[in-house]
Amino acid sequence: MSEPPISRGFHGRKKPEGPTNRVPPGQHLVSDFPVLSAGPTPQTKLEVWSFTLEAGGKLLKEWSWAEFEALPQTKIKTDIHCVTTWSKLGTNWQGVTIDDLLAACGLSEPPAPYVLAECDGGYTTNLPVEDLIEGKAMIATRYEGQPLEPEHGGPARLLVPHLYFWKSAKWVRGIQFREGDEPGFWEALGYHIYGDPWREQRYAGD
Ligand SMILES: Nc1nc2c(c(=O)[nH]1)N[C@H]1C(S)=C(S)[C@@H](COP(=O)(O)O)O[C@H]1N2
Ligand SMILES: [Mo]
Repeated sequence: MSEPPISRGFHGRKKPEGPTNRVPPGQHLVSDFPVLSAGPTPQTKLEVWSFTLEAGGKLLKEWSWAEFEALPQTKIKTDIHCVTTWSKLGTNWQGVTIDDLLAACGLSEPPAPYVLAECDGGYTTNLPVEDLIEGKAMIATRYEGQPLEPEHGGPARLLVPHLYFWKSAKWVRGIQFREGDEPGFWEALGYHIYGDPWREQRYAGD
């Protein structure tokens, strides 16, 4: 028996499958889940909580918490990236996709090209509607199988994981469909209007 010409350890090793190709430029991994809030955590009771969709200033639909919980549920496993440079891989979320919200309004396509998400406490963020549909975003109510903690946006937050995490508005109460892309809270303070972590769109002009 002769030795194989190339040792198994060299020849047979798989390509490294580290997380490096999942971490956008300028980001580092964390194992904890940092809390970043521009103000105090709102304490909205589920009995008074509602979620609304509006288009052109008109109400499309309003759901109570019980009605919202009865909508089709979707699970997403995804990486998240905060503009303050932390990223977290393989986080598990559950909630209602924007597609399912539109379907529940009897809409086969979104009523306008942009949205402004509105939250308890006054926080807002703007997004192109394209970034919310076809399974790209949800109103998340569960994190790692548990009800979403208030500090992380519970009872419900927007989750748009392919953009910097400031777009994932916590304590979200409604989405306004709009003809124009108007800056939200951080966008008006100098953050990028779109916020793609793979293109490092941190600040206006990046
Ligand atoms: N309503 C609201 N949503 C918000 C924020 C906020 O201050 N208020 N901060 C944003 C920012 S900058 C980030 S990084 C994430 C932080 O979410 P986390 O606290 O669950 O990590 O929430 C985003 N959504
Ligand atoms: Mo952030």
